[in-house]
Amino acid sequence: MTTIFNAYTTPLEVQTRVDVFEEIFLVFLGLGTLVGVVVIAYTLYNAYKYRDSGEPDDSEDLPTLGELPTGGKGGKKLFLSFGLSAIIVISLVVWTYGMLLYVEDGPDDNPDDAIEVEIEGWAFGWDYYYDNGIETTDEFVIPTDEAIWIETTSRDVWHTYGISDLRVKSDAIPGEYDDTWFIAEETGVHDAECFELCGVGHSDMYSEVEVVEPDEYEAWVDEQLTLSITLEDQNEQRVTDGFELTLEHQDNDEFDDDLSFAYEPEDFENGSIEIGDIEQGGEYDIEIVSTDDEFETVEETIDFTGPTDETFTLEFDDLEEEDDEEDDEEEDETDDEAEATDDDTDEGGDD
Ligand SMILES: [Cu+2]
Repeated sequence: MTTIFNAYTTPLEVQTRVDVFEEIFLVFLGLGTLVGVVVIAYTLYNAYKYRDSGEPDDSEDLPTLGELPTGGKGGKKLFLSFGLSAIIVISLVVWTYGMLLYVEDGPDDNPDDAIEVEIEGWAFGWDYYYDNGIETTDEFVIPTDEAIWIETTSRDVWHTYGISDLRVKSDAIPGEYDDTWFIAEETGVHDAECFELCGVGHSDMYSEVEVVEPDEYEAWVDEQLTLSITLEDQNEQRVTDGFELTLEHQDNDEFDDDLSFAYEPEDFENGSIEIGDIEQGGEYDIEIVSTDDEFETVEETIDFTGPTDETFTLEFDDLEEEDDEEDDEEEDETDDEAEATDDDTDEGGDD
């Protein structure tokens, strides 16, 4: 009963879709039960009151066959029961419609900074495209207590995306986009499944949904949007000077912020840089220009949709001549640093 009461008192902003449907269900169940009890009780009362006592009562004004009922008391009872029913039904329709509009529109939080994720089904798995450019497959990480907007579609056949634990369900149909939103209130790991029989791998079409604390989510996003770049010459020696590196998002015009970045040798450490302050992933054009015209300009594209580590080879024109002279000097210089970085990268140093 508290939930029914909440339906009228809780500010709408804090309600999730699950809360709304639960309330609609409980209100209908409560009113249905109330109406049922009244109708059945009144029927039983009349059945008892007008029961056959076994002996005919002469004073009773029994109808005769073919006589039309004239109705008593000017139809007051009829008017009352119809009137009450109409009020109940109309209020329910209006209230439910309002609640469903809220479900459609989502909470009043500014949806501009809400987390939006496009989910694309394929036989047999799920790809997640976050609006900050992160892309994952079969791994969906979200924070607690924040509205998550999802837009589902499919790459091949009909699927349906659903997270039973969080009561989320949305069709995934090629060429169509179905959207919904939800709020996960507690941390935990859930399964997202396909609810449309889509082929031999249908029953294995699971993906993990990880609900984490908001700060843990931020840390995950930062980790995903980490771009490491290393510059080497054709002899695999680190390049530490004489270049300028620029990055620009391929769809830079579509964002409010300017997503072009420039880095100089001072920003690098022994020819490497770890960039952690770019908050928008996606396809970036990278350009590496020699400031004293010593190597050919490098122009490439980086797919920055998760932790990215790229090494670029700069083709120095006159490297052959300088090779012998500078080799010893450079080796001494970088030996110690190289050792240090070796330790750091031991785990991922296989490639
Ligand atoms: Cu499927």
